Amino acid sequence: MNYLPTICAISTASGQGAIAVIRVSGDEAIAICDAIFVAAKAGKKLKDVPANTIHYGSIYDGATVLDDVLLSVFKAPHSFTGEHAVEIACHGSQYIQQQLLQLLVRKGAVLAQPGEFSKRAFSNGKMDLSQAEAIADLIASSSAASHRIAMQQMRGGFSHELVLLRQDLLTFVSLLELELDFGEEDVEFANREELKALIQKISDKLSHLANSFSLGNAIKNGIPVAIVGETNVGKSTLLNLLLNEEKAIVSDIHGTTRDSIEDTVVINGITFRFIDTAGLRHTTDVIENLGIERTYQKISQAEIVLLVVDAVQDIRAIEQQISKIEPYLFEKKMILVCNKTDLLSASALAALTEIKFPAVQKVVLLSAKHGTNAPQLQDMLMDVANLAAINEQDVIVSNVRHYEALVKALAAVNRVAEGLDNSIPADFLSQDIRECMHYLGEITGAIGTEEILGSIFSRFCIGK
Ligand SMILES: Nc1nc2c(ncn2[C@@H]2O[C@H](COP(=O)(O)OP(=O)(O)OP(=O)(O)O)[C@@H](O)[C@H]2O)c(=O)[nH]1
Ligand SMILES: [Mg+2]
Repeated sequence: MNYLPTICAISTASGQGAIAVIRVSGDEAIAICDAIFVAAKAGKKLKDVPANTIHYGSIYDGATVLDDVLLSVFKAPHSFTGEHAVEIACHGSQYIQQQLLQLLVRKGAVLAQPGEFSKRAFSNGKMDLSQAEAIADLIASSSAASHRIAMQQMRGGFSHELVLLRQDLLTFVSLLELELDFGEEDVEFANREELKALIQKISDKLSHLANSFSLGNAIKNGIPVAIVGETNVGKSTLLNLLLNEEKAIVSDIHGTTRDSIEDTVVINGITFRFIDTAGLRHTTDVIENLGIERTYQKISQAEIVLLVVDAVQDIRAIEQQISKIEPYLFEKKMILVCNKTDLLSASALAALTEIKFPAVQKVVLLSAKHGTNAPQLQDMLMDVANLAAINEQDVIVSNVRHYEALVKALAAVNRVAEGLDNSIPADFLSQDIRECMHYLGEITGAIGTEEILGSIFSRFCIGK
């Protein structure tokens, strides 16, 4: 086994706080801390204390007291990393944190790389790769929904299931390969009907997981909502209203917004990514036309489209705008936002609610300028996003690496299914099964090159 140095890092956010936590992990973690820590109880040494205990005392740099601290002591293998580990809770001054870190380094620890604690936890079998990745997602989660997905994945989510499916495949592949040893004798150890049933089960499971990705990805990065419409209808005013911030320039000059502007906001625990776009109109301005091209791109990338129209116009004109946008929707959900309703009479308002178009899911009568009916629009967004349909137990894939591996595993498993239908020889079947197992193993880390691991863990925070 390779010798790994003892690592240390500040695990709490950088800057000043009430308390900071410095983590030390590795064979020498306890000895290094013993060299700088004097317990309040005379004569107590960390090497003699039981695992999972907390100790009060002072950190000394030579004869100088650096801080009074609480030390949590963990002993291998019962720690996050699976190694000996100490967590030092010190006062949160940046000076103390830096001095303490330098002191640990002088006593023999090295500074941890980003994600190194988690990488060690993975290497020591404390968790599989998808669980380790979920920790990074959990730390980055900024909404209730993305938190839930990360939490579920960290607790094992679908990786336990994948491990079981992989084991079933392994049983079959061994039997198939045994058949090859009896080449000439035409024996069948692997029951083809049972294998077919298993392949069907795996194919269903994998396609279900792969299909959940677009939703998972949207939850993690924000559900993309494009705000589109003609110039001067109030799109940028609406963006600012939704973000509760003066993000985009608003003016009564047509063609004010020339490039798309986007930002995310959490509404009832769901992150939405709102994208304000250049208003659609005929123009000879080259830059504005580039902006308009971009508007169509944004529509194609969106899950939901908010078509903003100026309510102070003939209904016929509004209907024309809906028809113009319709060919670009491709089954995307669209909410019609009739804006500037503050300028309308009650009877004109009533007429707007009559608008019925198959492409239009919902109609909201809004005043972006005054914020009237903004809560209704938010409710509609929640409704249209339809996240309520997700069951607490549903496993949702939100990691693009997992998604790619699932798609490849699915392709391999479907080739096995085809092969079974065409009674192809055992060696071809076993090749495709092994490929499927390979991709399933990539997700959990059962198969992984140093390169993949390096790129995953380098995206972590230092200290995790
Ligand atoms: N009365 C009224 N005026 C509004 C409302 N919303 C926006 N406006 C005004 O309409 C004008 C255009 O608003 P913008 O938000 O810049 O419109 P836009 O759709 O982004 O326009 P472009 O960027 O040119 O495509 C501004 O003068 C706004 O103050 C509203 O609800 N009521
Ligand atoms: Mg604008």
